[in-house]
Amino acid sequence: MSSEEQWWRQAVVYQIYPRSFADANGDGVGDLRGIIGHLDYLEALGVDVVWLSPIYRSPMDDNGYDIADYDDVDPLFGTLADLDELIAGLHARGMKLIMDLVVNHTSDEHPWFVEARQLGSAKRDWYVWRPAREGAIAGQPGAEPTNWGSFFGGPAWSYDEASGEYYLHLFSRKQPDLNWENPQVREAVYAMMRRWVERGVDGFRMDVINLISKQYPLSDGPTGPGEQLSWSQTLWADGPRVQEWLTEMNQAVGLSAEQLFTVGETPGVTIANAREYTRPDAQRLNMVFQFEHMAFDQDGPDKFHLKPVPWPALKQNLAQWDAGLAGQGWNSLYWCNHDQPRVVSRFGDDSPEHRVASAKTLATVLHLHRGTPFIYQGEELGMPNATFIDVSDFRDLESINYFHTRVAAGDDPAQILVGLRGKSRDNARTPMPWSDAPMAGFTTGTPWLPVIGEFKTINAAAQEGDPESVLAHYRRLIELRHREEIVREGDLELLLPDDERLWVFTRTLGAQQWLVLANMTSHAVGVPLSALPSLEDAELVLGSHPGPPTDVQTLRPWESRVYRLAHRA
Ligand code: ISL
Repeated sequence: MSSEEQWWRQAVVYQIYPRSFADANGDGVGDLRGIIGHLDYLEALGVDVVWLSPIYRSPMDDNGYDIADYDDVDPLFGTLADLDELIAGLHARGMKLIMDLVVNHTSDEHPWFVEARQLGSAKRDWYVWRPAREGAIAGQPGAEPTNWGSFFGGPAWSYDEASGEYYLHLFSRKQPDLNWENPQVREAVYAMMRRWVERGVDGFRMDVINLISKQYPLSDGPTGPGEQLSWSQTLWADGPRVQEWLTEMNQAVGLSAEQLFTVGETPGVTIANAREYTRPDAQRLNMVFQFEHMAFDQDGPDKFHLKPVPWPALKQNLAQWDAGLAGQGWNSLYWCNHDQPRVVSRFGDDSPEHRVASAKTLATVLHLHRGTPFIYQGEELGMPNATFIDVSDFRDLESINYFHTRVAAGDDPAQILVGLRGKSRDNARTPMPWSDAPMAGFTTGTPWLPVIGEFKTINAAAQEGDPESVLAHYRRLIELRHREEIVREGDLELLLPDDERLWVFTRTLGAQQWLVLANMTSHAVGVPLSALPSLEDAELVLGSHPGPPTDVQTLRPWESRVYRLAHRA
């Protein structure tokens, strides 16, 4: 495949969470017209692709990841005509649009599921139905067909009294899993994707696409009832037919043939499986999102139990993913999305003193890796986590369910809130701060989730003309990737892999070599220059701090530098 056909290897993607991006009609919820009003901002940032989180008709149990009509826009966000205008506006500026494709499950209010609830209906088999466990009384606790827990708490099965059977839902009870074994389901999904392509969309981000193939016959796993699922389970993740179906999807929709953009969300994926998903000759997906680097600040199996990030483990992990896919598949690169806390609060230092430098340095190390970078709205401003005080401040069903489940189990509510403040998905979902106007210029009404307390200083307008802003730094990183082949395609070698404070690596392409040096702490750190390639006659391509370094041998708190080396090591 030529490099032109693999255009996505050169692209930078920007994720929009429509509910929180910009509200044009004053109802407190972001909408499509709000996005249309900010296309110049996206163009100035320099991104190539915009990924829209779901805007389809939905009861909004999971903010639109529970879809009741795949072919229409929810009135909360606007109309199909607004979407057409958005696509045209992006295309006119040389950008592309990819849609979120949520097809592991539908909403329980989708007409397919409403019909499937009827015993004996033609669509009964479009979902996963099972009788109660043998010998158990249907509807009683413990009678679920298997012991799987849902990702959002409680069992992964709900009892449907009318038909006397249980349906499977790996997420909320309002998100029943589709039965992909049924060819009619697959054909319906591919036909729907085709309709979006014909409407002008340029590709798809595929929600939990590695969960569509389950291991049959369904059986108990080592996870107990109501406990969090473990992604390492082949019972429901990366199942036996997923690769076959993605090949089938690719052909049916024309994904590779029409050079559409595809990224699969694949929690728990291993490097070996990622190769299968992304190797170009197999024509499945361009890239997948891996999750290993999102787990290093997690203490044990509970995602809300936090510990400080061990830098050696995290940086070695990204280097392993790079090596594991080099020449065989392709990586995605991300710190943030709508499910993850803000990176500057999570791995950086969001104090007034270090927020800007740590946001820039986290961006630098990620964007200097090989792969397609994804930027989540507000990340480019160095947005911090929200300030949540009480459980009533949260809107996300995962956070709310978790709080009540843990309280019922006897945990200390104050401790549970510590975990939620650090990890809740709502941290990513606060409104985009556009200016220092009331409600950060996001809405003229009352925002569905409060704007961050710091919006007077942290906002897009304030950073717009400031060359030392986080926003300016992201623009430079995107421009660097577009301009320099070594950033896109150079081989990566991690140096000082066990250093707990410095993140150092080289990128090499032919005779060229670059060196990236980053201090991942809030203290000055000496650089062991003798252990690194020579900096003699090296050119400083990019730095986190203004001007030349004060001292080549010392990195200031959260300082990073990117050098073009004169001599290849
Ligand atoms: O945040 C998580 C739960 O702890 C993740 O495990 C997340 O649920 C997982 O990455 C799948 O996410 C995707 O599918 C979910 C949806 O809620 C997320 O917003 C979406 O990104 C179900 O559709």
